Amino acid sequence: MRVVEAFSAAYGASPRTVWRAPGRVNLIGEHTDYNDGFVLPFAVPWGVTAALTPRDDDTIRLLSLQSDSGEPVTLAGREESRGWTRYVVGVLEMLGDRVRGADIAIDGDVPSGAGLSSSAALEVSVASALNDVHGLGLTPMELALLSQKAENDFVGMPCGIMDQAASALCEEGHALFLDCRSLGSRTIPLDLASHGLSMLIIDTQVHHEHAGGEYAKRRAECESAARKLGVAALRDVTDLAGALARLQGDERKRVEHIVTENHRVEALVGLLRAGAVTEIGALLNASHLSLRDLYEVSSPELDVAVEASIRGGARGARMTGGGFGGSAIALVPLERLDSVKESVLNAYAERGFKEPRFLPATPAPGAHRLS
Ligand code: GAF
Repeated sequence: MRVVEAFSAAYGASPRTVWRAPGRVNLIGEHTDYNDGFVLPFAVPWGVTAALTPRDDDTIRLLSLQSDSGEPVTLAGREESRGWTRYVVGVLEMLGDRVRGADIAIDGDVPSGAGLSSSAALEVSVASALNDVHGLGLTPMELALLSQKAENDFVGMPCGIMDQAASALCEEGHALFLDCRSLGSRTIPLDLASHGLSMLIIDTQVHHEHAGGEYAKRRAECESAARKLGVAALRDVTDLAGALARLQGDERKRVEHIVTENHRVEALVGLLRAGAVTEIGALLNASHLSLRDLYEVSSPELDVAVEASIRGGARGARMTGGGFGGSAIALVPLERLDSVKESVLNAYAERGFKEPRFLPATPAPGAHRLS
């Protein structure tokens, strides 16, 4: 394994443990996680591998096979991190005095900028490795929560729990239905190939600068609307028409998205449990329109990817993840894969967009030990 070779070359000994954690796509349930709602992600075959040996001092040595220099970074303490190292150091920080320093090598293959949660994969791989070598006995959900806290409190991104939970808990061949309030979860078989289908990821290769600020703004709008409606979170809205009548402007639109999106997650889970995977397309399309028109987190590249996929023969398509670029997913009959790709490529070329990247998404396992 090349991360083990790099670790040994840099630090002069083999790592004590090696963990792999995946990125994710979200089938449906977008921006619902921080509203205590429902999500349905699955892990992708790409992820982050962390090789790690704990130290008995506070030094942190970090090496990434993806960094330009290829040289380890040495931090005398946790306050010195910058860039990608913040995600690792944030996890160490959240573990407090349960851990000291560590020698770590990282190898990642999540397509960068595709919105497939490479940061959650990084956090969860390191958290899992530390949990293992220190015998902390944390559950996968506790590791996900710790990783989310690292991202919220240390990196400063106010994300929900979906990405870290998907990375920690997903199972191969399954989607993960997660109740983001109770944190109860259930894996749901997602065997697309046996239905003659495939889930195509369309990476727009575009990421808009203001995405982080807009994400925080949406979250604040939802919290403000929940306060006005007198509920703990938008998950608790039971009379949607009544709620909408009490709100105005953007908050009204945000609430309509969140409440209907939660219903769509439950409806889609119902279809999957009934074995009716070929029938989920309309829910994917409706989710996209709601994210585009009500939540306003799509982008021209995502909209064109979705529309062109459907024209090319996809049964349904939607943006996935936080939005403002990143990736769309399309549910495509196997015999229509070429025509969907061609349709998207042509639509992008006509508009002068950068050529998108196509990635086949099969549900992969969550975090696991490699050696
Ligand atoms: C990003 C966040 F990190 C998730 O928590 C989630 O809110 C998602 O956007 C939108 O569904 O990936």
